[in-house]
Amino acid sequence: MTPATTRRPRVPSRPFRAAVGVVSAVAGIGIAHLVAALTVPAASPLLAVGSVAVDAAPTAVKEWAIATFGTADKPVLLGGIGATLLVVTALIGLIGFRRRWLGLAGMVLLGVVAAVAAAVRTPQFAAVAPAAVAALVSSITLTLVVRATQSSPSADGTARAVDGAEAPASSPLAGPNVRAGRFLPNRRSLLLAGPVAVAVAGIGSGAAIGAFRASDDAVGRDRMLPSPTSAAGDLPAGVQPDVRGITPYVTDNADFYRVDIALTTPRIDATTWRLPIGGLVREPVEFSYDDLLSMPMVERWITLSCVSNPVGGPYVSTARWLGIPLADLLDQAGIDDGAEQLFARGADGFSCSVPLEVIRDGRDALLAVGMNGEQLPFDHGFPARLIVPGLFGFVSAAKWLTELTLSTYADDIAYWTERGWATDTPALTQSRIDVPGPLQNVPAGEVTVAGMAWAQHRGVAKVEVRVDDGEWQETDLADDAGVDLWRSWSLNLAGMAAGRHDVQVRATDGTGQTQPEARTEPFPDGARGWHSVVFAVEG
Ligand SMILES: Nc1nc2c(c(=O)[nH]1)N[C@H]1C(S)=C(S)[C@@H](COP(=O)(O)O)O[C@H]1N2
Ligand SMILES: [Mo]
Repeated sequence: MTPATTRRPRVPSRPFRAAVGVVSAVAGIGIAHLVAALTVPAASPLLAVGSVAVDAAPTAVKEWAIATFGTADKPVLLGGIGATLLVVTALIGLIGFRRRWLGLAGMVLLGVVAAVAAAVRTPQFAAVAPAAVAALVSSITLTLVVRATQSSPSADGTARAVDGAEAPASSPLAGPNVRAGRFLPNRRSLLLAGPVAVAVAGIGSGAAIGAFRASDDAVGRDRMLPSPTSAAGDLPAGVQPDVRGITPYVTDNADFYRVDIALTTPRIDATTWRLPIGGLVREPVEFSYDDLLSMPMVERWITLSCVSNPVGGPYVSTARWLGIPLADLLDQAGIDDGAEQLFARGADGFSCSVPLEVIRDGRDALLAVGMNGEQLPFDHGFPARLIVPGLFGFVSAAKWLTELTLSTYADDIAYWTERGWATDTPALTQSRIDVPGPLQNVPAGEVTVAGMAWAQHRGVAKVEVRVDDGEWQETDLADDAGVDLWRSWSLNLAGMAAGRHDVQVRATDGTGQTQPEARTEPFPDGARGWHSVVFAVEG
């Protein structure tokens, strides 16, 4: 118990060392977020690593994530990366107190991982800056905190006298200092406050700058959309039966399903954005947002569905799209004879192959800029996306377009093709029971069954249901709004006995093909099979 023992630096407790590793890393990541907001927003370390994880994840894992977490799959992924980071940086902290160079090497290694991820997603020199800053700031923070800890005589948890001359903490003679030490946060934990403040400041100002840079006026979301030269027209009055609980025929923009690989929604600045059209063309062309808005446009009601939609699932919606017919747009560049596909790239790294026949066969394949009378929402592809009736979204509906290339299938391979999914594949005929809901109790008497069916570009000719494996009964189809749109159906079932029932649905498309009974998974070209719902009639 000589004062000398208090002067020798002691290695602090494990939780403290681990916390130092974590907060040092978080300080670096916070400042990196700020640097990213000022340079390449997608290069913020967590986002860059997350995006690469999304791209690299095996298809089975992705399917599982979508099936398990739905649209929360991305927050869950970020949470997982955060948890991993917590463990790794805690280890760095534990080690860093004994072997400082090892701790620093750990921080630099994390920086390298983030830099590589950012460079893979955004092949620009500036994209590695946030990761480099993160490595630097975390290393400096780690060094400073370790030094401060070791030069501070204040021990963790035990309030040892500052100058080492007073009574040691363990002494029964310990004075008021000791009691205070029990209730005040100990001096070492105060050392953590600095890095935490740095992190909060970095993340907060980064977010504020990001929001400012993406504000509507700044990115061209204040433009007026042109009037279409060919209007969509009103939907027939009877597109929807009067049944409570059925899906609205037109989907509000806020409710429109969303499926994409983007970890954070790209917020493209349309005032500086350009859309180049090149490849196998007579003459490459490039358009600004305002160029596009000055071109003749058509407006069309079109139903979009996702290949990942499971039987009975929600990934299908309908909107009124305003856009330039793709055939007209591509004519401005002139398509070479050798071209097979329109290869579209999006700002998130997505790409897809649209067959040229489909663009030229007279259907309303659009370069869309408007959705239900508004500019495309950020989530749905602002400033411009493709909409091609009759094809699943993953092979046609590229959002946040950055480039259109006319090419051959051999030369450009689509994002999902590389991952084993189909390349050219029509939207499947699908039908869904919305009413009654699964396991719903319905009052005795007449039971109404209702839902939607879709078979884009072929149309829905017939929808049948059967109850408890009985005879198929044809449902009442609501008015038809066109082959590119879904159709509401309903049927009143009289004389249903009390108790549980199972109802199944199947649709027949305009070519006379009926949905097959056998179920398939969405991979690789869409889910087949009949949707069914179990409900109970009250006694
Ligand atoms: N840039 C980009 N475009 C994309 C995707 C994507 O991941 N990135 N996903 C596609 C898929 S799988 C579908 S189903 C539709 C969904 O469009 P929505 O999100 O507007 O409903 O967008 C398509 N376009
Ligand atoms: Mo999709």
